[in-house]
Amino acid sequence: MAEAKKINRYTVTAALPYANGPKHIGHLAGAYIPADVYVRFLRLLKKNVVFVCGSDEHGTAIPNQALKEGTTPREIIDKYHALIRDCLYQLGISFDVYHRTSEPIHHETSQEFFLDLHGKGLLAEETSEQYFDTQANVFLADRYIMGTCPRCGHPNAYGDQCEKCGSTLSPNELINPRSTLSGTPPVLKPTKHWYLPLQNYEPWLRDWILKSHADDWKTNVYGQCKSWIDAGLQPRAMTRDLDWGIKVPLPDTEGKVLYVWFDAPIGYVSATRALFQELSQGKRTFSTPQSDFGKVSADDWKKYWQAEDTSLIHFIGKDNIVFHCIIFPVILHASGKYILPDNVPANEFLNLEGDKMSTSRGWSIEMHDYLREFPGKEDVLRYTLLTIMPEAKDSEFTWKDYQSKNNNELVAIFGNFVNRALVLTQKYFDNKLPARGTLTEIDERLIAEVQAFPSRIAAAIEAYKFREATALLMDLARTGNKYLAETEPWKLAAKDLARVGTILNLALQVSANLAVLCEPFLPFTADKLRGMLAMKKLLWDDTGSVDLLPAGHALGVSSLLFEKIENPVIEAQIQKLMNTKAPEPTPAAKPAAPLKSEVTIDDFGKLDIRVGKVLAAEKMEKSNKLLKLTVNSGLDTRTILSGIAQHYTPEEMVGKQVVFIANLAPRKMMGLESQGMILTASDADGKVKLLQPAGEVDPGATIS
Ligand code: B3M
Ligand code: ZN
Repeated sequence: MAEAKKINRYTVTAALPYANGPKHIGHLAGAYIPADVYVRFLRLLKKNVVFVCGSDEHGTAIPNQALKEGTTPREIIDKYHALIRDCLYQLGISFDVYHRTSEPIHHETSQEFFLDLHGKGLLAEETSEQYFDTQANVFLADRYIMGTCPRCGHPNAYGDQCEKCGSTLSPNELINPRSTLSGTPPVLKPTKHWYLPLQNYEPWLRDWILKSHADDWKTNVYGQCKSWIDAGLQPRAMTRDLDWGIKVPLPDTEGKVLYVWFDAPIGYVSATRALFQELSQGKRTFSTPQSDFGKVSADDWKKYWQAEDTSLIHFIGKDNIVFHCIIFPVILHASGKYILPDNVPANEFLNLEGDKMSTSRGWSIEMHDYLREFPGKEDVLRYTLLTIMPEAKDSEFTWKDYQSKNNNELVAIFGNFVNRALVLTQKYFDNKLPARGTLTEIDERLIAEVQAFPSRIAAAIEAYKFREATALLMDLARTGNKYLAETEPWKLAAKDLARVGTILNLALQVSANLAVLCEPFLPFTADKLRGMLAMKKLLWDDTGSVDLLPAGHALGVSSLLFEKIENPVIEAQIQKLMNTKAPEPTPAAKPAAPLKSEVTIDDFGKLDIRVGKVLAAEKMEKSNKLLKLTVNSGLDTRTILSGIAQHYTPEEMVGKQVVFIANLAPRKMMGLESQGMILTASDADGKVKLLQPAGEVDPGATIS
C-alpha cells in the first residue's frame, strides 16, 4: 500500500496526441475528458494544479503522413497541432498549457535527459545489424518491413507484428522481407544505438509497482504492468535511424534521432517548463486563475516535477500503459531528481456502433466534425462519453444512446428540474428567490440528501470512477426533480403561496448546488446555469448546503439548458457512418469441381481432338438445351449435337471454330445421331463458354 503522502500540488498530464491527423471521440473518452474532470475538480477544491498537454510531433507517424498527403512533415505538424489543440479547447478541456514537441525548449530538455543518462553510464551502446533500404537509402523502422510470417505463413506480416495470427515479431524473423518504401528486399547493415537496460530495473519496478501500487492502481493498468515485468524486461533502444526527430546529442551521430517514446513523455516536462517561463515573463496567465500562485519564477516548473509533495497523475489510453508505467518511470528514476507518477488511470478503448473506431477507415466521429455539426452541444458529448467511459473494459458509443442520454437525462431530468424551478419563480415571485417558511419532513429529507452528494461525488472522482461520479451528479438533479413532482408547487399557488415559496427556495438551492458540482463534468452548462441563477463562482466546499443563495436574491434570465435532439438528426449521423463502410467484398468464387481420378498419357492419347468449323446450326425440336450443328471436321461434314442452346444462339454459332472429340462413338440423342462432342468450359456458377484455338486454323487441325 502506498504511504499517504502530504500533497501540496498536482501535475496532471493527458497523453500528447500525435499531430498526424484529426483525433476522435475515443481519444476524448480515453484521456482528455477524465483528465479535465479531475483537474476542474481539483481547482474547485482550490488545489494547486497544472494541467499539461501538447502535440507529439515526432516518430515515423509524421513523415509517413507527410508522404501520404504529399507534403512536408513540418506542414503536417503545423496543420494538425492547431486543429487538435483548438478542438480540445473548444470542448472545454482546460489545459494550462498545450505545448508542442517541435519547440526548441523541448529539444533541449530531451537532450539534457539523454545526456544525463549517458553521462552516468546508464545507456548501453550497441552496434547491431538492422535492415536498410538501399534504394530509399534509409534504415527501416519495423513497421516499414513486410514479409512472410514465420508462424502462420501470412505473406503480409509487419516487422513487429503479424496481424493475421497476432504474433509479436522482430524484422529478422520475417521470411522474404521487403521494404514497404521501395518494395525491394532490404539488406542488413550495422548501426549503433543507445539502449535503456530495462532488465536492470526489474527489482525496483517490482517493488514500486507490484508492491506499492497493488491497491491504488486500476486493475487493468496493474495487470498490464505485471505481465510486462513477469515476461522479462529487455533492453530498449532509445535512438533511431531517422531524419525526423530530436538529434542525438553526441558526436558522429548523423542521421540518428531520439526514439519518439523517449522524447514524448519528456514533453510533459518541457510543457511545464515553457509554461513557467512564460508566466514569469508575464506573457500569459493561467487559463483558470489560481490565487495561490502569486509571483512565479521560471524555475518553479521544478516543483511540479521534482518536489516530493507533488502528485503526478498521467491520464492515457491503454495502448500507452507500458510507456507511462515502465519506460518513462525508469527514465525519471534513473535521472535521480524526478518524482514518479502516483497514478496512471488508463482507460480501455471506446468502440463505435459495433466496430472498432478508426480514422483511416472513416469509422469514427472526429472532434472537428462533431463541433461543426453540433455547435453548442459540447456538454452533451462530454456527458455521454462520461456515462460510457471505458474505465474497466472496452465500451461502445452509439448515436441512439447519445440521443437518449440527451433527451431522457439532460433534458428530461436536469434541464426540466432547473427550468421548472426558474419558471415558477418568475411567475409567482417576480424572479426573486422566495424565503423559506416552516420545513416539512419531505423538505428535511431533501436537505439531508443534498448535503451528502458533494462528498459522494468527490470520492468517486478521487477514485477515478468518472462514470459513477457522473451518475451521482444526475442523481442529484433527479432528487430535485422528484421533489418538485412530489410537492407539486404549481397546484398550491392559489391556496398557500408561502409553501410554494419554501419549495421553490429549496429547488433553487439545489439548482445552485448543481451549478457548482456539474462544473467538472459540464463546464458550459455550469456557466449558463450560474448566469441564470445570477450567482457568483463558488467552490466545492461551499456545496451541500441549501443556503447558497439569499432570500430576495434577484435571478437572471432563464433559457433552456438542454434541447431535445430529434430522430432525423441521429439518423443522418448513422447514415453518414454507414456510407463509409466499404462495399461488401465480392463473394469468393465458388469452389471448382473436384478432381477426377488420375489418367495416363496413353489414356489421353486415345482421344482424337480436333478443330472444326460450324457450317450450319439450328435448334433441336422439343429440346431447349440442344443445338444441331453441321461441322466441317476437315475429314468430313458431320452432325454434332451439343447442349449449348442456353448459351449460344444458332445464328452466332455459324462460322465459329469449335473443338470437338472426333473419335467418340456416335450417340443417339432425341432421335438423331451425334458424331462427336463439342468441348466447352463450365464453371461452378454455371457459365458455359466454347473452347476455341487462340487463332484461326484449318478444319481438322489436331489438338495435343
Ligand atoms: N502520441 C501515442 C498516442 O497518441 C502518443 C502518446 C504520447 S504521450 C507522451 O497514442
Ligand atoms: Zn502470422
